[in-house]
Amino acid sequence: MEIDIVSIFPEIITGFLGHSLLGKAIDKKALGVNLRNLRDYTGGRHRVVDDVPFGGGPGMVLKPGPLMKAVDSLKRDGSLVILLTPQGTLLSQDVLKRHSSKEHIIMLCGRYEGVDERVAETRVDEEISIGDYVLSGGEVAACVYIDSLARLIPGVVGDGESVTGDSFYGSLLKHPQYTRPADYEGLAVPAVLLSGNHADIARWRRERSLERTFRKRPDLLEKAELSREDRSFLQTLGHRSKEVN
Ligand code: 6GU
Repeated sequence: MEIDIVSIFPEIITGFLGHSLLGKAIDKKALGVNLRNLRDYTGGRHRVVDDVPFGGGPGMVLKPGPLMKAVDSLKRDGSLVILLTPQGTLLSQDVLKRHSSKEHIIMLCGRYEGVDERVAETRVDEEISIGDYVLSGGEVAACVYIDSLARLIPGVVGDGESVTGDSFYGSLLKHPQYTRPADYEGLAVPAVLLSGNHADIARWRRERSLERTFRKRPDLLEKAELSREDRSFLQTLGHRSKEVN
């Protein structure tokens, strides 16, 4: 997978890409990331990327030309073009799973005042937001997107289990985790985890995962893949499944 990120502040992203998991993925060539400075697509000597909004109002809007030129020069067959903007579809593990099979992704980092609408109309496949709050620019959102996407690319996370056990994988929150010491300030680790009985441990983890999801994020249970055992366990907690079967 290769990702081109177009931004007016590529240096915000540089440091992030060097950090542990992403840095390793890039070293192993499981993932290629190219940072592109939007100013390199302006043509003119002054390298102007923004201008005042037509109709008035505060702030500056990213001009259509540089962004369109960037997409046109980077795009190839099968590229997915994403615009990072608070107006986009909310990022989720489902969106990431769908994107993880793409060969090439172009990410355009917007800025909070806006991006000329004609860019989205003519060059963008999907607009993505990372949550209902406003960031000053798409760069931090691009980091969030790449970090979570990279985990889904084969060969990036060493142990396959670390991904299938993640929160949201299979639409459930992760079970609680403990490490040594087994007793800290009188707080004991659940005994089952020290038992060495792998079947008991797996069942305990599954039940804690279901319980947590039911208590904290019941909305996630709607689309979770649940076995007959999962459903009857959830019933003991007071969960009423909407399914009739
Ligand atoms: Cl992708 N961009 C900006 N500027 N703000 C955001 C966002 C993106 N996602 C949530 N807030």
